[in-house]
Amino acid sequence: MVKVRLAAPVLQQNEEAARENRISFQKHGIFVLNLMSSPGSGKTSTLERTIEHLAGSLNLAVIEGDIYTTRDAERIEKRGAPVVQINTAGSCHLDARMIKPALEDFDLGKLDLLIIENVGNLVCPAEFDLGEDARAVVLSVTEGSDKPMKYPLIFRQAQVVLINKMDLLPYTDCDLPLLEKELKSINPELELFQISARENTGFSPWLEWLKKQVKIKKQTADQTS
Ligand SMILES: Nc1nc2c(ncn2[C@@H]2O[C@H](COP(=O)(O)OP(=O)(O)O)[C@@H](O)[C@H]2O)c(=O)[nH]1
Ligand SMILES: [Mg+2]
Repeated sequence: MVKVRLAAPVLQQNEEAARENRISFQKHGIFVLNLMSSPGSGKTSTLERTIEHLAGSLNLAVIEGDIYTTRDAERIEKRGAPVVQINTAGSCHLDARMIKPALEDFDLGKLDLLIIENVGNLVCPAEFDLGEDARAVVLSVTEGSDKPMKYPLIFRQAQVVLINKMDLLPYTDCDLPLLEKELKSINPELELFQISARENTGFSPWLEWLKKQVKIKKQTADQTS
């Protein structure tokens, strides 16, 4: 008889590693964001702008998840943020066990905010807790307004959706009111921010949201220390 191994142990091991990561983030009062999207939506571009805007106000570090290459990490390094690249060598998502050794490369005591760019994929990354505090999805208007309903899990579990490439909206058939309505129907708590990473527009509400989360995290870490 063919033996079937259930995926549960994998997810269970991941949960244990995620718990350890979370303890480490809590100890240092670091707010951690898992940034996800399909390939090419603009995760790295959004990060580049975010680093630019937060320079001098928050200490931000980045973990770059990619199947192959160090290209995104090189882009982030140019902006002056500490960055570690994780190559998953074929795997379609990051998991918590990959994050743990990467943390050794940072001076955690000096960080306020860690953003983890996940592998470009709207399905698998949603399944794996990395120990983060929140999840944000970048969704560009060029992808079509039907994507939330087709890939609801990632949007259900997120706190934020950054609707990117707003500069291209006039050239697409994206129905923005419908897109926002369907996102809210999947997850009424979602914060929606319209941005253009190319044009550097719409970033203020997103930056304010990030700063608020960092402040809350610091306060809870102070209380528990
Ligand atoms: N027109 C336009 N292009 C963008 C915008 N954001 C990113 N891009 C382009 O989209 C492509 C993919 O961006 P990237 O940040 O690498 O996406 P990632 O794969 O999600 O990290 C690149 O060619 C970017 O220059 C935007 O707001 N507007
Ligand atoms: Mg990228």
